[in-house]
Amino acid sequence: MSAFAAVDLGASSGRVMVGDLSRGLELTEVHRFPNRPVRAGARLHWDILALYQEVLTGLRAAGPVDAIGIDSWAVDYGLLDDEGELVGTPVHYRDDRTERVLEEVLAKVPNLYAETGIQFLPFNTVFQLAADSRLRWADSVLLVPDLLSYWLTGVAGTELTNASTTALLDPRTGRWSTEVAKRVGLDVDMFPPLRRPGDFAGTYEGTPVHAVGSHDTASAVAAVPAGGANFAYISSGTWSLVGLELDEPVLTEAGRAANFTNEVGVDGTIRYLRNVTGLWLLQECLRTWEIEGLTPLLAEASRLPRRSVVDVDDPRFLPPGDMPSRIAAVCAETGQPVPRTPPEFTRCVLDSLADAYRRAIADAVRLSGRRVDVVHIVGGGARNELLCRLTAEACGLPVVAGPVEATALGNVLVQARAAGVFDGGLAEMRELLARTQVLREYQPG
Ligand code: LFR
Repeated sequence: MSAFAAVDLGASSGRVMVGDLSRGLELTEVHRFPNRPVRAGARLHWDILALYQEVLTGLRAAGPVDAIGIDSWAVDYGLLDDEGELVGTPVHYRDDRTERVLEEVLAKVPNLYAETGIQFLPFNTVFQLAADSRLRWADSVLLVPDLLSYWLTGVAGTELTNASTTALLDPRTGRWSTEVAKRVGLDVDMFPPLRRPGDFAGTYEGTPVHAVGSHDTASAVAAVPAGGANFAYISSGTWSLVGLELDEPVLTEAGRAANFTNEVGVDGTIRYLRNVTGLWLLQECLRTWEIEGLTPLLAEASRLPRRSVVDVDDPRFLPPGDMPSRIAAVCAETGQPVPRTPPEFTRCVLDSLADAYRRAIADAVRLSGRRVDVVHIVGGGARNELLCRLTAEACGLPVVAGPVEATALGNVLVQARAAGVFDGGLAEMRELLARTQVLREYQPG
């Protein structure tokens, strides 16, 4: 057997996939489920117990496998008391509870970026912990994939790639920044011991659980099917993570000002990237319109001309809610034609995303001194032909789109290597992906 179960939780849906390496690399989805955050009282929560239940259902559907690996979105966590019981439910990163602590934390740690290399996002774990009144009852902090892994195995650990998104880790050493934590009044010993992608994390019903790039973006970037070094990537889902893979962090003031992050990747790489508000804009539009499928909208949007573009990173777009009104307001404010129909909004969002990708890639090149010859789009956005075409045109570079399930593939390959079924580094993984996965190319014009 050479089958590995990848649990991959995204902000809007989760899935359990089985990757089979006995003939190339085949991925089968065995269970998919919605992720529905719950607003209760003042807070927006993740329904973590429902998610865990779905993970168990998915693992049953997967049948016998060689190992299991878990990844999810970053930053968020559960608190456990001294008996390992959950203290409250994990709060959603789109909740606004950190607003009141941001300035205070930044004033206490003016060197936060120089020490941790993490772009400013109001939901970084460091801010969430500073705003968390439940901390007084907590004994430990487990990031979301580590929490699920703990429930499966009974063993607690903190996976490194996700740990780097807390803004409490020094990306130069791969260790906690005790100095930063002390200044904010946090104790990094509340995080269980660090483990690296590939480390053994325990067993679930006799099956090994391996740490993988448990930050979904780390797994996705590991699965970018690039041939050489001069590539940029866009991991395109609810968010678009746009950047480069580097050997060393770039902790410059210019990088801070451009909001570039240095997240730790698989095999000690650095994911030098910016969070661009991604397909979230369209997901929230669809939710407002009560429309299910994007395909007909994309077909109509592709026949429309480019008319209005918005800054997709406008903080007003961060919380859930009526997105079309917010987009319309920004268009009106900036003196542009206001989209009226769903296809017009769709076109506006995609043109705006393509522009944001161009800016992020140009900034990454400028800040790192690296060259980029090709842009890889992985994740759900790779399926969006209009977005891929507009990106190639905006960037003036060829775009290679796919695999759509890069995150699960990265998860599977790191497990397969840990199990001794696959031998090689990122280059060999990428070569296997380029050979086995369906990829599409778009030329700039
Ligand atoms: C993508 C992602 C991003 C992270 C955001 C919030 O799914 O993991 O990398 O910044 O979600 O955790």
